[in-house]
Order: sequence, then structure tokens, then C-alpha cells
Amino acid sequence: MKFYDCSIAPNPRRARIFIAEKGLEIPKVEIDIVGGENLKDKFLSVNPRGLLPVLELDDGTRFDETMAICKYLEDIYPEPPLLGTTPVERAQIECLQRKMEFDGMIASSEAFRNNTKNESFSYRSLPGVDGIPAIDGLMERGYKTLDLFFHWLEHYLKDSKFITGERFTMVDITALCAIDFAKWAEVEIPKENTNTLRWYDEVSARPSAQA
Ligand SMILES: N[C@@H](CCC(=O)N[C@@H](CS)C(=O)NCC(=O)O)C(=O)O
Repeated sequence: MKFYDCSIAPNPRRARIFIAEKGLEIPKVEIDIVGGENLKDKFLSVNPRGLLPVLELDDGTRFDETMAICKYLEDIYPEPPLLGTTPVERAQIECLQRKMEFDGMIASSEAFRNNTKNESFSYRSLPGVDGIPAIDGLMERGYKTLDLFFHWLEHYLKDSKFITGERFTMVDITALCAIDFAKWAEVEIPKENTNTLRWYDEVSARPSAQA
């Protein structure tokens, strides 16, 4: 297997943390998104949409979505389980994983990528080859959605150690990466969200968070 990575980017980080939690060593190929390497022919022959991460199998099969990569690895390496162990748990984790991704990851992306004053990214409202110019209203929607993300995250963490209960899962990985991504748009965990702050310190201290 081969993992096409970008060490500073939030979606590759989700997959990297997942891989580290599984204790796997997968050879990495670093692609420089800031320098535009993902939009050059060499990488476009790997993923024509110019997006990272990508997992390539030894037979050349490729997966270019973070969750597809994680689901594949969970099937092949079930321990420790990060996507649930029963049909009910898997469905519950899927519900929350999607909420963290849409309200956290995508909202951070909207807030960061639609800032017309940020010259490095304002010309790329969408990542990859489909980049379109920044759209002001999307930045505002991103910030408003992040408020809701933090509100609901605090609610989920009120009575449990991790977001879905007593076990660390993909939901925690996506939420952690979304929070660190939100900092790019200068949004931090609200000071009064004490459960989220407690959880954030704990998950950030896991060795996988440094992967
Ligand atoms: N839905 C994809 C999103 C992938 C994505 O947006 N990747 C970003 C890095 S976090 C990217 O490749 N950006 C390239 C760019 O900005 O041109 C996934 O979950 O893997």
C-alpha cells in the first residue's frame, strides 16, 4: 500500500490519525498542496480531481475519499475498532461522523476558503482542480455553522468521555481535525465549553494526534 499525504492538510490528517491508531505503517508520498503539486500532471494521474488523501493498493486500486480509506482499513485491520463493532454502534458512529464532517470540517473549509482577503486561497473556494473563486456568503455560513458545531459538540460530550461514549472512534478524529482546521479561520473552542476543552486536551495528547 501507498498513502498520498499532505502533512499540513486536515483530511489527510484524519486518515493519518486513523492509521496511527491502528498501529499501521504505510509508506507515504508527501504532496505539497501549498506549492500546487496536487494540481500538476504527475499527481493528477493519481487523482484527476487533485485531492488528498489517496490510498493506493499494491494492485493499483485507489481510494480518494478519507472515509472510504478508513472503512477499507477497518475491514482489513479491525483492531482496535474505530467505526463501531455492532450494526447499531456502526450506525450511531456514522450519524455523528457525518455531523462532525459537515458541520466541522466543511464549515471550516467554507470559512477559510471564502475569505476574499486571504490571497493564497480566495481563488479556490473548492479544493483541487474544481476550484472556483471565493463566495462571500459561504464564509459567513461557515462561521455560523461552526457556532452550531461547537454547540452540539459540547452537548455530545456532556456525559461521556469521548463523543460517542467511552471509546475513542473516528468521530473524535474528525472533530479534532475540524477544530484544528477551524483555527485557520481564527475560530477557537468557546471558553465556556468546558466539556469540549477537557476532551480536546485528552485527544490532542494521544500519540496518534501527532501523526
Ligand atoms: N471529501 C474529501 C475531501 C478531500 C480534500 O478536501 N482534501 C484537501 C486537503 S484537506 C485537498 O486535497 N485540497 C487541495 C487543494 O486545496 O487544492 C475527503 O474527505 O477526503
